[in-house]
Amino acid sequence: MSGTDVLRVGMVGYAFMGAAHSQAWRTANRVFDLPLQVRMAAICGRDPQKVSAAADRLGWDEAVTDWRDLVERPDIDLIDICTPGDSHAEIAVAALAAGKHVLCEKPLANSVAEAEAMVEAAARAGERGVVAMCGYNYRRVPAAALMRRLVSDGKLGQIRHIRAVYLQDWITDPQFPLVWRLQREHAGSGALGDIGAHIVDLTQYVTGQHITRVSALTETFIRQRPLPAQSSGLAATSDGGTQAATGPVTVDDAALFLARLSGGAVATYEATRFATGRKNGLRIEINGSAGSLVFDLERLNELEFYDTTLPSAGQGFTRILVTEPEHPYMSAWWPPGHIIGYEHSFTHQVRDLVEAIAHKAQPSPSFDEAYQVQLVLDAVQRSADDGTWVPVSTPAGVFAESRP
Ligand code: SOE
Repeated sequence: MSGTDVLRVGMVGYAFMGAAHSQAWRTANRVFDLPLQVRMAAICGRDPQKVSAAADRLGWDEAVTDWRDLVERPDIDLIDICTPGDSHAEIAVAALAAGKHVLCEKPLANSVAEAEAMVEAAARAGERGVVAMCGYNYRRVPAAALMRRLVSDGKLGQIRHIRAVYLQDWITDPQFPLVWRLQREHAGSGALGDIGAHIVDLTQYVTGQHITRVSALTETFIRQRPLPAQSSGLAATSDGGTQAATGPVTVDDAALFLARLSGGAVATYEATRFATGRKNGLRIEINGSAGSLVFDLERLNELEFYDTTLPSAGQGFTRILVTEPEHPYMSAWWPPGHIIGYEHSFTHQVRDLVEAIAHKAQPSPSFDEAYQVQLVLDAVQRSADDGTWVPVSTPAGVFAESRP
């Protein structure tokens, strides 16, 4: 990395995740005392006008339209991939080969094969001190990080149940168009990879256990949708009229699965885009022999804790307000009680990545950890396809107990 203490970032993509990541790159140095100064050097997108407007709005020095050129530039140290899943692998492999650190949005890839190529590229680049990280940002919500700390401190005892849902409802209208997230060739899967991946990663992170076998079903409730305005022609109807052309939805609208985990816990997972009324409803409940914890993204500054070690007359789900300076990340923000939001998890993600780069450490989740999530997603899809329990192979070295 040339220059002193500067990390020059190039980002590919400028939609929702591009905006969320940009906010994090803008704020991290202003909230945390970081060993490197982030430079928002360039943002990349295919449409010159749109990416130029995004550069102005999101705070990037330069707007470019060719990611292949961006990853080769000597004045770029890190590539942040905020594109649909069908380009994660090619961009990450090229950037790592060019010696750039990589932050890649979740899920890692659209297939196991692509994820394997990314893991191999990260391993090769790692030998040269280059790091790669996958953007499972919910690990960095302070309440979720506190949940992990309490579980690892043994406050719940033996973990028996994990109950995880991620509920959205943005496509319940049959007239919602056939966007890229609803097409397998672009998104890899539907609710399963988009939001199911989050609860797979987060439950494994919080409990320290990993999924070893799954039994699943998926459903696509609406199988044909109007083509998006920019691509919709008109189709002739049988009575001689015309209607907006439609196309097939090729991904799941909902994925539900049972799981067994490495430490003996049993789990239920539900990821759906048809939970009418639920906008971004991620909720995880962990039941153990000594207590329970509940994290609800809609109340992300809080954690519910049931502690059986208290006198029975005093037992109940208590609400921990996760805004004390000793809570994860919170010393950087406001006094106790002054809450934070969804976007802060991305700033925490950047903080941890910058620290890892400066100290030549591997940030988590690594591509290997994200690859294991990809294996879970693949097993869920295969289980749903053939209606059987499917084992999930565990890559060597990803989890402590699997290390030789
Ligand atoms: C889906 O709409 C989505 O944008 C996910 O892709 C993100 O990962 C999640 O944080 C919010 O919802």
